[in-house]
Amino acid sequence: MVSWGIATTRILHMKIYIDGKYYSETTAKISVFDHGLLYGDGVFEGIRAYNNRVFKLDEHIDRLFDSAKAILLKIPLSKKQIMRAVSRTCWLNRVRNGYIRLVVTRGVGNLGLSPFNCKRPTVIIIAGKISLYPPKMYRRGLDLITVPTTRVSPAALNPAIKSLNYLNNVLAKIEAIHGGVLEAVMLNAQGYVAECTGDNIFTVHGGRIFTPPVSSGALCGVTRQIVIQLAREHLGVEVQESNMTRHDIFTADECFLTGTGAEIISAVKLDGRVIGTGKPGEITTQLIKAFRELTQQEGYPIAP
Ligand code: PXG
Repeated sequence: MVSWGIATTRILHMKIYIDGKYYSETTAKISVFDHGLLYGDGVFEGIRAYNNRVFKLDEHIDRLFDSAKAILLKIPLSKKQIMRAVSRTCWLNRVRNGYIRLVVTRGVGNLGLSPFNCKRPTVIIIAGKISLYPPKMYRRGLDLITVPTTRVSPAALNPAIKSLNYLNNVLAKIEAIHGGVLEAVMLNAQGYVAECTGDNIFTVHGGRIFTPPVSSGALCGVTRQIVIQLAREHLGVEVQESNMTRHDIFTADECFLTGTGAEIISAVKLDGRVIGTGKPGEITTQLIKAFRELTQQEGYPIAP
């Protein structure tokens, strides 16, 4: 059994934002009647800060509002107000390089499923630290397995919605860990590769880069978009979004995963097949370097 999960370092005397007020770790609480808890009814974002700035905040806030729109949840703050609140929460927690969890739940309602009894959505911002995989994995690359739990069909719950209903991904994560690895490839109902439990997936074949299209059941990852742009600008390579099978990964020269938590990490084995040389490849390494540089250069300033 692999015991490594997501490690979040909790800062002593944390200041956690709930609906415009700040609470300590012990006093930050929400109601048992909040539909975020009762039904997983809500949306969220995982965001990173680097070098005193919140990275790709616009993109995360846009996706949050798109997710909220799709579930008919009206966020009680403007995009600008949320961005300021995120920045201020980092400032108050002395987070200059770290991880931000932004959550908007349906709010307090009654024991019925209907969201229309919920008066006001709850907005929560936590600023701390994250390390998704052990540092060793970034040097040697991750082993993956394909898990039986498939990605939810877009007709059931569109995977483009970053909702609080992550049980699909949690079950896949459990299957990965039971299988002795830290991350899993999830297929869609048609048997094509969609993504991993919390990361998007890319392959490299003969210098060309591929990733499954969002329509295959992948989240439109912020890091995924950055990699598509970095490949174009730094490598002069257009990433091709096309249906991907396990066979495409078995026979790839390189494979890597992208996500806010994971950043960019090489994957070197899938279901017992060694991918490429079995070591992080040249293109992956170049993209990691370009990504690191970008994280140091831009973002929304952290300020009081
Ligand atoms: N697919 C899924 C299902 C995700 O949840 C990504 C892809 C990558 O998207 P971004 O926008 O982050 O590049 C995600 C994001 C965690 C954790 O707690 C998960 C994510 C991000 C940060 C932390 O495991 N998932």
